[in-house]
Order: sequence, then structure tokens, then C-alpha cells
Amino acid sequence: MELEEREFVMAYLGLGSNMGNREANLREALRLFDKKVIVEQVSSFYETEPIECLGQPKFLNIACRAITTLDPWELLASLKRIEVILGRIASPRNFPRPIDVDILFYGDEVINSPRLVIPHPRLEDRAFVLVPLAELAPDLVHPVNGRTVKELLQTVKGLEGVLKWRSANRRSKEAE
Ligand code: PH2
Ligand code: MG
Ligand code: MG
Repeated sequence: MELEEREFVMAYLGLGSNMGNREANLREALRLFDKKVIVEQVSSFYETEPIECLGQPKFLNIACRAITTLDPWELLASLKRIEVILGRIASPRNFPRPIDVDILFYGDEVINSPRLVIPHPRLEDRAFVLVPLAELAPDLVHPVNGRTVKELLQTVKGLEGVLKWRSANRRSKEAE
């Protein structure tokens, strides 16, 4: 299908940074999104305890809702490009990174391939994903387990490790 003809799909993305100026990295990532990825809403910023990577610096995490005409693979490639631009180097899994952008949901599509799993396979265990996501889409239904984001948030562990940092539209606490 021609790109022009493809329908917009609503996607939810999770962003995290635990290296350098974390807030600037997150804002720059949003700014660098492909023009076919239109950000409609950004959550508050949260400072979060690292999960599965003990001893690392704390993260800032946000979620956003976007509409896009990119297919999931094109979206993945466009997000990887942003990670490279912002200086993420190939390093072992869960090493500190200036930016990580993950696809949480892509419409209600379910994809299980070695390179891409949608919905994000660990989102139900991660308070740092669910807390910002619940601001944007509490009633969104997970297409595999049938639970809403609000319900997932009720059972997730580690909420105490996720603290509101600032709202999305205020400027730089970490500015140089
Ligand atoms: N990302 C990970 C692993 N652990 N912990 C927090 N708090 N925030 C993250 O974004 C994060 C993490 C892998 O991508
Ligand atoms: Mg990740
Ligand atoms: Mg990632």
C-alpha cells in the first residue's frame, strides 16, 4: 500500500534515559521523531529506580501517545535511528544509556518476532512504564491479557521506585 494511503495507527511509546542530561535527552528524542510520527500527548516525567540493572544511575522515564503511518517495523527503525543520533552505542543489555525508546503498544497489534515483540513483553512488570502510561491511557486494554493499564497498575510491584519529577510542559530542571 502507498504510504499516503495507509491509515493512522495510535502507538504508545516508552522513553527512558539514565546518562547525561536525562531530561534534555528525552525532549530531544521527542523532537527527533520522524515526521510520520505525530506526538499527541506526553506524560509527566518520572525519576525511577533502575530495574534489572542494579547499581546504575536512576532513570527519567516518560510515555507518549503518537499517531503514525509507519508500520511497526518502520517505526522500530525510526526509533533506533534516534537512539543512535543521541549517542547510544551498542553495549550489553541494560547498560546506562542516553536514550531508550520502546514501542509499548501499536494499535491492538500483536507481534512476536525475534526482533520485535508488541505489546512490549515486560510492560506489565514495570512500574516505570505503567505509571506514565496510566496518565495517558488508563482504560487501554492489553490485547493479549485483556487487562486495562489501570488494572495492570494495581498489581505491579515497585511503585515506590517511581516518583513524579515534573510535568511535561515545564522547562529544564537539569539544564546545563
Ligand atoms: N529500562 C530498562 C531496564 N531497567 N529501569 C528503569 N527504571 N527505567 C528504564 O527505562 C529501564 C529500567 C531496559 O530498557
Ligand atoms: Mg527498554
Ligand atoms: Mg529498547
